[in-house]
Amino acid sequence: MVIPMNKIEEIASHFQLEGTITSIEENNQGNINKTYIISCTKKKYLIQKINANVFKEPYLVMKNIELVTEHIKKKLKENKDTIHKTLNIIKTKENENLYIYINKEGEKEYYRAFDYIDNCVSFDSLNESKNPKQLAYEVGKSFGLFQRLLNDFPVSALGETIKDFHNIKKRFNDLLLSIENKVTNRASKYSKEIIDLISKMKECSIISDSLGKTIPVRVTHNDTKLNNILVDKESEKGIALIDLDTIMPGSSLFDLGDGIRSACSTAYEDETDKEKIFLDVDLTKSYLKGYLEEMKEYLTFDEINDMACSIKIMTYELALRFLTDYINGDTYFKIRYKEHNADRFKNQYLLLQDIESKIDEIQMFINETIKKKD
Ligand code: GN1
Ligand code: MG
Repeated sequence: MVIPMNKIEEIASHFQLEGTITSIEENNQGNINKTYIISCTKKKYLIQKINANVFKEPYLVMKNIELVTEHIKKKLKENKDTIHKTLNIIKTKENENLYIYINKEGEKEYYRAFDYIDNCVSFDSLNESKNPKQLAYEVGKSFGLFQRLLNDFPVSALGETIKDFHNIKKRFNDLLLSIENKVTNRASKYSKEIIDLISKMKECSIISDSLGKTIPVRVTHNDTKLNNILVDKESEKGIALIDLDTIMPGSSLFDLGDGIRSACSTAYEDETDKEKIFLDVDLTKSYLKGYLEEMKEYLTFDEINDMACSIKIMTYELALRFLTDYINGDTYFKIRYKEHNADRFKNQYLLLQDIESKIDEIQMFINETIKKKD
């Protein structure tokens, strides 16, 4: 649903913005929230409508973001790092993190504002870059830096904004429920693929099953898609991570696997040309090099051992999630056309097959890089 601009202007007037609004522009990149760029005479801001269907506790989302971004700001200052940035929450005139708008149906809509981080771009594919390999390294390094800066943050201070977000058994169960519920008859088209997904369930549950046991619980971003990182327009150096709604306790491997799945596959997530869909091992190695430069000394033996496998697991998870949403009649991810979720599913499913054949080579590279002295 398109939100009329005068409504956004009205909503913007409730935040502590400097100057008067000169333009409002919609940004369509995310699959979940609605984002608007608000230009004022003095500064630019982002206003976002939180998808309350996905985030049931918007205040918890904002509390997590506030705690984590304050910690990052403190660490950057301590490290005299003037290059990297993090989101800065703009409060409402009542000094709140959220403005609640009651719509015509009497429902609550939740809005928040951030400073706009200028002179940056985000990419949907590394191939849009002047130098994909260098950018893969930068992206890996940025996600590694994020984990490193939050390494001493008390994980227990964070709440779970989406329960069981990367719990594979839960995601798998959701798929079975979607098939059982028969909101649509779409499952029958993919019976062969579903049987294959069933056969892989156990091996893909190893990280979520070991979390808090052999795999340490850390502060994780949980949505490390390529376009959730802002890079400098000119130098393409990583500047800030955005889309912080899913920051919560998790595994470093969720972020690593999802980041490589998203950045180092050669095609967009909804590409339908089979020839184009595979994991680029060179880009993956560059990503890992950047990531390990930041995180190598903090990772445990078990985390290191499951690194290559995490790419497969996160791709498996996304295949499950897109297929589930398709069978449920497209209630979760924003879609731009009728078969969009089916195309996303087929894409991730193909990528999964390709990743399986490359895991050993990637894990070997990881082990060698870990062994090397700096
Ligand atoms: C969603 O919001 P966005 O587009 O960055 C989703 C991720 C998926 C991604 C797939 C809260 O991310 O988990 O990996 O789509 N975010 C949420 O494109 O579900
Ligand atoms: Mg996003």
